[in-house]
Amino acid sequence: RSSPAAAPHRLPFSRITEEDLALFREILPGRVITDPDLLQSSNEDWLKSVRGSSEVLLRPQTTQEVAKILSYCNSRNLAVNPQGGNTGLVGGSVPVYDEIILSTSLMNNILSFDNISGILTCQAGCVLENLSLYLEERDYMMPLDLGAKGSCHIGGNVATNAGGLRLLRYGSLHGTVLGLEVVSGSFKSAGINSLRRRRKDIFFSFSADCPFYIVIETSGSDSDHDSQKLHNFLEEAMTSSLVTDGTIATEDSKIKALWSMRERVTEALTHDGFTYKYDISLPVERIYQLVTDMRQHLGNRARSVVGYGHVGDGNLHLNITSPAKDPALLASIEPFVYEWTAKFHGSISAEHGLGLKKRNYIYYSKSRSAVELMGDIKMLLDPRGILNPYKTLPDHLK
Ligand code: FAD
Ligand code: 2HG
Ligand code: ZN
Repeated sequence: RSSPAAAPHRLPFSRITEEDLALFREILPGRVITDPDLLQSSNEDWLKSVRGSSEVLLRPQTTQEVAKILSYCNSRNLAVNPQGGNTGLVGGSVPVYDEIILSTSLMNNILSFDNISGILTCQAGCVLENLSLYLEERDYMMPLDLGAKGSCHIGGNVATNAGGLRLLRYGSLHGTVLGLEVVSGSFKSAGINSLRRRRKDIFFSFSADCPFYIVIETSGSDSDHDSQKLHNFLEEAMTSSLVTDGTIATEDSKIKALWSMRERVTEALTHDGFTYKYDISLPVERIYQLVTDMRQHLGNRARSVVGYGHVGDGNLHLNITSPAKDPALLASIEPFVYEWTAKFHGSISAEHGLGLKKRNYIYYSKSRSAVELMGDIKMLLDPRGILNPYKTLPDHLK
């Protein structure tokens, strides 16, 4: 397996047996995948940077099936890796060793939509873009949008509390999730409360030969009022020479085309070589200094050092590429990047989570007592630690 050098040792979970497989086939007829070719893509992450060696992929369709599987795995001490669209960028979505992959890909039903309250209830495996299209047809929208929308699942979005392109406007996803049906080893619960309605309105972006490009989408419920506010803002920005050029889009197709340039940066970077990714929160006035300091620090050892992200949220995506995986380069980046971030009171994981890759760096951003509390909560919900082991919490708490 090709995982980060710091991957932990395999914990003493049980190994899967023929009896286990027979039981899974009874619960999920025709939906227990053991063919190594079919398992390959689920064992490897989107970046192709980490790979597990799971021998079983389970594809439940209902909560009851998930509950049966997890209850059995808990009793047998079998480790499980829940997987949504497998677009996570921190190695959290694939097994480290032979954990069973529990995929939500067949849990893709929209259960209800109330067009008065705007409350959508759906299964965890609904692809984000499908939910967006479904709501757009009904003159509503998802409060979340991100470049991986065509593949990521809403369950994965909630699990990672994905930030994305609308966070500044609509807030953290956890604030708009009203209830969850949660399955752990032995219990399940559900709850739902209330929701507000908002509407997309107008959008503009700045383009041509500039050091920085900013995409802004505004929304409101009174189009005349919204365009007046936007007009005033633009006039001020242009007169003060803060902005040198720009374009405005009000048609859907142009809005989508402009966003797609922003959304596809991640994909574009994969063509520039092996990418080291950092997802940092910083006071907004410091956000680009990390990029320039890193450029200076690395000199010509990196191919590109680029920064982009969600400026309104103080969230920088620092990406460093090299022609191939390069341990010496990595040693120059880390812990420099984490020390720099801690010095300016930033967070080493703004929106992508800690997964496998960042788990041992958590103390740069969180106190010992906060991390211990996280460990206690995990222990409460998953006493045997079978759910996604080796991820998020630092190794000494596992
Ligand atoms: P996966 O990658 O399959 O899983 C991620 C984690 O969630 C894993 O730990 C997994 O075990 C857990 N999980 C998944 N489903 C469940 C479930 N039902 N129950 C419990 N745990 C579960 N992230 C951002 O925050 N903002 C962005 O703007 C953004 N843009 C991206 C753009 C691109 C091109 C790519 C490739 C990724 C981007 N990401 C972004 C990262 C990623 O898309 C998000 O983290 C996304 O929310 C992951 O969803 P997923 O369904 O792919 O989850
Ligand atoms: C984005 O904002 C994603 O596009 C991905 O969070 C960031 O590729 C990255 O580093
Ligand atoms: Zn992002």
